[in-house]
Amino acid sequence: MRFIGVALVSSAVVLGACGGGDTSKQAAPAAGAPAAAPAAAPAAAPTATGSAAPITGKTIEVKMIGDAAGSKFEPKDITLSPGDGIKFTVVSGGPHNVVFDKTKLAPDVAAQLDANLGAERMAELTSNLKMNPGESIIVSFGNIKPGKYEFNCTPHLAMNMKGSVTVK
Ligand code: CU1
Repeated sequence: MRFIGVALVSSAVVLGACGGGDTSKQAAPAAGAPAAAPAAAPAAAPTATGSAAPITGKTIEVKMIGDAAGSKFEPKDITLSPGDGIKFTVVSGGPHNVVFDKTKLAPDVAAQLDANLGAERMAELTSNLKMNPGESIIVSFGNIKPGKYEFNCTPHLAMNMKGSVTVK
């Protein structure tokens, strides 16, 4: 039952996200979800099923910017090695998030990336929303095989806030 409760809370956060409420308070239940997952019913899809693979290489900084010129990730196209990570940091124009396009991912890559969102994971392949400058989302590409993986920001998808990660 606790598991279902977490899923409902996560859904509520998605629905309520546009209101820009207290994100730190909303993030708390989701942060506890990955740790609780092994003991919970495996059939419940909303929580990551895989094990997060930590960053063992370098961490690349990506800015999330929104101003009069538009909304963007900068840089938007990143190349890294397996085991590296990306730290996405809000500069302006939040809320921003990081969402990977599941339709373009092999199932094993999707499962690992999903798990690698760790405490920042709010829904499948979707990070929580970051409102304030300086807040960040760190994503590990540990155990991610070579390929090109596209991501976007949900609130600014229509403004073409997109990017890609090439793991070589
Ligand atoms: Cu954004």
